[in-house]
Amino acid sequence: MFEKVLIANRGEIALRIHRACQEMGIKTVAVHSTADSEAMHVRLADESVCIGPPPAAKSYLHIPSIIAAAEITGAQAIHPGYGFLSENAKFAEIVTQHGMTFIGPTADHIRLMGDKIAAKQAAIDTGMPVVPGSDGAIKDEADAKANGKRIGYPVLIKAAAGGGGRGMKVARSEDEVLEAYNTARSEAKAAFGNDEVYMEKYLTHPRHIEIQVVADSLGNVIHLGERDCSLQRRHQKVLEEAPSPALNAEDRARIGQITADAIKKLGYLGVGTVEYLFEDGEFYFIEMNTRLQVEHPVTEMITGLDLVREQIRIADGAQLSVSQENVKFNGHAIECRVNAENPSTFRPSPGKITGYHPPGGLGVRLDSAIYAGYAIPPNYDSLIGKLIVHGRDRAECLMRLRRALNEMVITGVETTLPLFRDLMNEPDVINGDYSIHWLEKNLKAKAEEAGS
Ligand code: MV4
Repeated sequence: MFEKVLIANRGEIALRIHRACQEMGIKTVAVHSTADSEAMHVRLADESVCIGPPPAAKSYLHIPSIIAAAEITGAQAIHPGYGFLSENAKFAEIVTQHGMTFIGPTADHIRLMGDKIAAKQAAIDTGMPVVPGSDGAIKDEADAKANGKRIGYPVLIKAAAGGGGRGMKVARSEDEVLEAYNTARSEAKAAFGNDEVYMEKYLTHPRHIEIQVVADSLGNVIHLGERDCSLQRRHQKVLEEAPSPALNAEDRARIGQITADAIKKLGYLGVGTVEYLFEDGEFYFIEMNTRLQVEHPVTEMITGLDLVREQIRIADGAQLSVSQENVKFNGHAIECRVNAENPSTFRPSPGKITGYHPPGGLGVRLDSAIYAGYAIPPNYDSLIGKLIVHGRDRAECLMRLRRALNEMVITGVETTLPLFRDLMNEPDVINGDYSIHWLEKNLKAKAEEAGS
């Protein structure tokens, strides 16, 4: 087993990785920008290295500084967390070339899933259901029209280099298809330096259901069920839960099996998430994420597995610690992403945390790296904590979550806690009756009510 791991990240996820390492008897190296000298992940790590100035491009994304930090401290492996370099195939390659282990999938799998057209083809080839659409890239305007006619309107045009919702255009009829195609292409070119686009049938009211998979280097693959991430705003997830209130046992078993079989055919290694849209009882593959995800604790709470420990063990060549038949799903979990933002405008609210009272009690988990007196720097993502609550069933989980939200105090900065307290009183949320459009629709209605 590794004796020392470098954590190439910050905030709550750096702490999450540190905790797994500590339990495994592995020493940790934190890296940090000059904006993060006082950060909790730096304080708790066994060693730390300052890798550059506040802008991420000059620190957390700066590959030579991170490699140098690993070499100087003698780290044998690097965990990238999520965001930053976690889905950078080049980084995974460079880590390996320097004789260290990248705690994640192979560079080839990262690259494959980064190209959304190639990823969709791989999904088709391995038996995952996909959204009806163009056969690969759209070649020209005539091809756009022909595909629109064949698929049927409305259609969605997506960038091959996109993902996470960037560079998508809807065309509701043939009148709109050329403009949508050309706009999508020029936006893709500007954003990613690649103007390749493809077309899909536009699903109007789906849920976002993702399947957690774990694969070891001996060919064992398991799935850990689904997470429902439909409550989102501008492609940022706000609340995630497992199991999905929309699936029955049959749907769940079917999509889990299909996904695990496909991942085995792919020869995938490590943890990964296959994203599907779910509409009118059918699943449609959209993307695969080749990283540990923000919302992984929801799955941990209902399975009892430590996903970061599994990642580290797999990277070291070990076998999965459980087989599929020994995965037992237990109860319900919900995660609220607490951001330092105004809860109505979502404007970031960096600054000093003057007071902090974390909630506790049975079934309550808080993954956060903040503390009273900590100053949230303005340079990074506004996520400051994840409140994850578990209950024996959804009703108990909601009851406990409502209580934990009322108990939790953060002063000095604005947070999204009031938004979650409001959501706890929404009948649709209480009933689990929401699509990917529910939150934005409801926030808009609230804003109009307040404005008039
Ligand atoms: C779609 C879709 C409807 N139809 N594809 C957005 C993010 C990217 N991962 C895929 N996305 C979508 N793809 C088809 N064919 C609607 C979305 C979408 C969405 C998906 C998941 C979660 C939130 C979303 C919000 C808006 C649009």
